[in-house]
Amino acid sequence: MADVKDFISSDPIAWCPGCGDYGILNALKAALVKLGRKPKDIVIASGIGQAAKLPHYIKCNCINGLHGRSLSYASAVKIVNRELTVIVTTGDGDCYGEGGNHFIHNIRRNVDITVIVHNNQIYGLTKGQASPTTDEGYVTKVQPQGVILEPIRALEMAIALGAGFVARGYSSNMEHLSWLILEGINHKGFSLVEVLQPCVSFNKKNTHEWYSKRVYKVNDDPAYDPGNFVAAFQKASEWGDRIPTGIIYRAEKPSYGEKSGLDKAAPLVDSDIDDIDLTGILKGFA
Ligand SMILES: Cc1ncc(C[n+]2csc(CCOP(=O)(O)OP(=O)(O)O)c2C)c(N)n1
Ligand SMILES: [Mg+2]
Repeated sequence: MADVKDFISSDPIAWCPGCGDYGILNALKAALVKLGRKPKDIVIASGIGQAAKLPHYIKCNCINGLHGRSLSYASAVKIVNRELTVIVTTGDGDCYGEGGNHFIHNIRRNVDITVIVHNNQIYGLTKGQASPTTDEGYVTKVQPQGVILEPIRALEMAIALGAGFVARGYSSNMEHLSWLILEGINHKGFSLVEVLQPCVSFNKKNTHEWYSKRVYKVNDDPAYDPGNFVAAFQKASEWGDRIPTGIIYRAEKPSYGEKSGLDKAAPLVDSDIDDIDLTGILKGFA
């Protein structure tokens, strides 16, 4: 039996009091306890940002690398050692901005990883510049006239690109978020769990109160079918007075490990270098 104490890290937490990141950290820990695996079987990869500090605050394997690049090394870890549970924690800037290219191609590649995007709609670590998800009109020190661009439509993008698991949670709905993360981990293939989270220091518009008034759970409606591509795409496009959370889209499809044949071969990590046949692996990187 796993216990939440197994995942306690001794690193002091450097987030602001009231930050939504705490809710995400606790939801992830609760999901890992339910998953029942040991810290040595879990890898959390991240880039740069407040969100990207999360792996320091959980005791398990951690890779904290370059800004925007975490999906590439997370996928590599899973390809080499499929026995590991591989999770990415990334920010809206890290994933959709600096890491936008990796976001697109890793969805297409469909390696079995779970990507948790802490979406505070701002560049938090660098003190409040607009990110790809900042609402139009929001005033920052760098955008004193207000943001003139429309926010990126990341959930719609993920569905359109063929992601097999697309979900959205809210950092204050911890139990619901924990369920989404666990479902994402158990989904075979690329899973996106975007999490709405307030940034108490640099996003003065989209506060706890702002999100709490708007979020609702799509899966409470028995008529909502996450397997319906068109309905899911429509649901993912909702943003305003009502913001959907829950499993927005889910579809089974072969993962990279299945398509490349790797899942049937000995794990690369256990193989002698001379016995490794790279043909199947390289086909997936065309
Ligand atoms: C290549 C590169 N570009 C820019 C930066 C500066 N930088 C570091 S963190 C960051 C923003 C992170 O924002 P986000 O991913 O939304 O995470 P948050 O801090 O909001 O959790 C930026 C622009 C960097 N470190 N490397
Ligand atoms: Mg951010």
